[in-house]
Amino acid sequence: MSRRTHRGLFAAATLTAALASLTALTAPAGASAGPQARLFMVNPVQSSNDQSLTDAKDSAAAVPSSAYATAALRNLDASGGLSGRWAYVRSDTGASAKIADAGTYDRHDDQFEQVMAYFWVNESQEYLQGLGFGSELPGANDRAQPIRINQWGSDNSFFTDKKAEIRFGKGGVDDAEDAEVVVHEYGHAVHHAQVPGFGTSVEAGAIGEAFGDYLAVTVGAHAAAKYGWPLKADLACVADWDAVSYSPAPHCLRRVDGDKVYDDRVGQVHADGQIWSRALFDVRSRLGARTADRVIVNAQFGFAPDTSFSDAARTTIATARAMYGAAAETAVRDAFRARGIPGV
Ligand SMILES: [Ca+2]
Ligand SMILES: [Ca+2]
Ligand SMILES: [Ca+2]
Ligand SMILES: [Zn+2]
Repeated sequence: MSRRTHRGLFAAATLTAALASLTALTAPAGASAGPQARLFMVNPVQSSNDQSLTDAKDSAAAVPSSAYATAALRNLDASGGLSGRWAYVRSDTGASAKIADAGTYDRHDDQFEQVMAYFWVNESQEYLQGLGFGSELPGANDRAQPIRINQWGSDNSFFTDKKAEIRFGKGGVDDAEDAEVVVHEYGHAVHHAQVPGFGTSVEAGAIGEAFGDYLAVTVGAHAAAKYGWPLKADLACVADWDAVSYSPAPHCLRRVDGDKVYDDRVGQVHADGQIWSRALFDVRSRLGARTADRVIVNAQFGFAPDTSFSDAARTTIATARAMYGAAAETAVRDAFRARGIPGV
């Protein structure tokens, strides 16, 4: 059991360490400088489309070395652990990862999930920063996100309002082995930072699940393009790797290109969220990822904690008009109308 408190950027023990940290902070995105991490390229099923991969009780041999890539860990502070500007990791499972060893872990090592969680939360916030959130636009969870990795139960990753902490479970495929699970949970943290207490109605909760799924897809696609990683499974499939334990092939926790409409609601947030996530995916198809994601995230600042689909759709449509004009407004409206959302 290890506990590390977040000590902040300038608690460095030595000037040398502080300077090393500063170098990491100022390195351009995607640069190979700085400490290297061994990672999955979003996840091993997405990058290979090998639907026969299985967890095999967390065996290192179950996933070929070709499923791993190496990329820089960015925005770290000088602590030597997974603590930085946009994320810090605590683990209740195994020893804490060491930055110096981050390029050597495999999926059987507890530290691999710690590294994945740090990398993908940082990557997600860098993506939002790249969209202008935190500069041109208000920040969207632009703080160090606490992350806890523990071992209780299967598929129990969640975001907790009280601590604003993300927790990743280790059931089936360890949840943080799949970047789309990591980014989905980060989506909840983004929503909560934008609108404290967001998600108090079923429809608001469904929007939260939908945004998490959508963010996972869009951040993963952006990273694959940025690093030159393969993306061989369907773009619309969420958590292709985590889902090998509970979904028939092609393995998906959920998809963001389903056909559900508003009248198909069943009052369950994950099920009903697929109405909203399809609308977001259509907005992306129509406006392109960057424009769509700027509109989608910026609109969310205006959602009530207990918003309805109808109100949230109208806010998103108005945001598209304010940012990009009438053609974008029409594209967004059409995406929500196609889902039968009333009042748009
Ligand atoms: Ca593992
Ligand atoms: Ca799992
Ligand atoms: Ca995927
Ligand atoms: Zn969720």
